[in-house]
Amino acid sequence: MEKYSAEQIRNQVLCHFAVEGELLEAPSYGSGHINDTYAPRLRLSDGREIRYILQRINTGIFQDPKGLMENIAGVTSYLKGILAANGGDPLRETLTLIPTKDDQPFYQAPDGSCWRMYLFVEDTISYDLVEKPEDFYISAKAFGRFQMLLAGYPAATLHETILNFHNTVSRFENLKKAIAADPLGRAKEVQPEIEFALARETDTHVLVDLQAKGEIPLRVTHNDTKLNNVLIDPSNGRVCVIDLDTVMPGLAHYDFGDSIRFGASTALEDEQDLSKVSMDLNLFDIYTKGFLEEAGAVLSPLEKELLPMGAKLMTYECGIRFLTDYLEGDTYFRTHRPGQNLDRTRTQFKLVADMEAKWDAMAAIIKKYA
Ligand code: ADP
Ligand code: GN1
Ligand code: MG
Repeated sequence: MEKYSAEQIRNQVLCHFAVEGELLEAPSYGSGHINDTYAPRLRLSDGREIRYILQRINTGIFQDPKGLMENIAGVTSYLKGILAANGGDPLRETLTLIPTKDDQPFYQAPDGSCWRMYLFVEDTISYDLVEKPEDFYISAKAFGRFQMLLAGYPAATLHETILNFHNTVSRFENLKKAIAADPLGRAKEVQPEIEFALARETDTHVLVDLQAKGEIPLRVTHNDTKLNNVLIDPSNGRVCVIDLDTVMPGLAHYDFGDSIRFGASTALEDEQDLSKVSMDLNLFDIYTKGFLEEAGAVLSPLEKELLPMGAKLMTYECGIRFLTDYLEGDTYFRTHRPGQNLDRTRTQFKLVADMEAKWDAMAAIIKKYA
């Protein structure tokens, strides 16, 4: 997506939102792979400055922006109600949408681009790698609580913003199609990765089939629980769960698993030196403890027993998504250098292999907290 200058942001986008003040700057912001994020800073007439998060929604990926924004407006106002009733801070512990001048949750420009705006939650940190285990524990509680709080949300009103988002069987089919089409002739360079992926086809059915048979339930889940999708206030440990684009019915394993995939890794998602990449059992333990302290009461024994499978499958799924995107020419995930999606694929598969080696230890940790 084309980058907007501060002037374009001011004249083409910001002027349509219900905000006041003079725009001082509008830099790109954050390390998300999907939306285009800016952090405009404005000076108010009394001299105070205020920052917002302004995002151009990736409508190539989210094809129903209206439904998506309905989800976010509904979920954030629901969470604000709970926070207000329980002594929380509704302006800092969930996202706050800034409406457009005609009171809509997003602005659609004449060129079709869709924009939304949030209050910037100041004085928080979002990590791409765990620095202190305590922060990972805080994020585990945050995502566990998020799932619990949304247990009472009317799931039927949610739009499915990406179909089959965590359907590992359909993700596997997409990979096979990309291998067969091989539009850039890249398949020959990545035979070991392709073999690794294809060898695990049986696994792709485990959670999907149990859900289809009704043995594990659909819940309202976040579905993109990587560590940088939670903002932590270091002064008091309070959190704000962000990136709500994929909140929709899913399995508890998706949220648990995606957090482990990203946060329990000892290296960045695109690390090129694979000797640095492993799944840290101590971080797995810490996350399991925090997540089950919040969500454990409602999960069935079978759901709990399957949590390691959730971790492995979310990591495997992410690996095959990166590999598919690499084969298709890097059209889905934002990349900053050639080969980045292949590097991402390799870290995920290294983590999968490491989880397979640590399987019994993972199961024992789940047992300890279940
Ligand atoms: P993407 O889907 O591209 O990952 P996100 O919604 O996660 O987009 O936003 C990208 C980054 O912007 C986040 O990782 C976070 O660092 C930052 N961010 C998003 N919303 C806020 C907010 N309301 N306040 C402060 N920072 C935010
Ligand atoms: C994307 O939006 P972001 O950067 O938080 C992706 C996730 C992947 C993740 C891998 C909508 O997350 O599913 O797990 O990249 N989000 C979408 O880092 O596809
Ligand atoms: Mg994000």
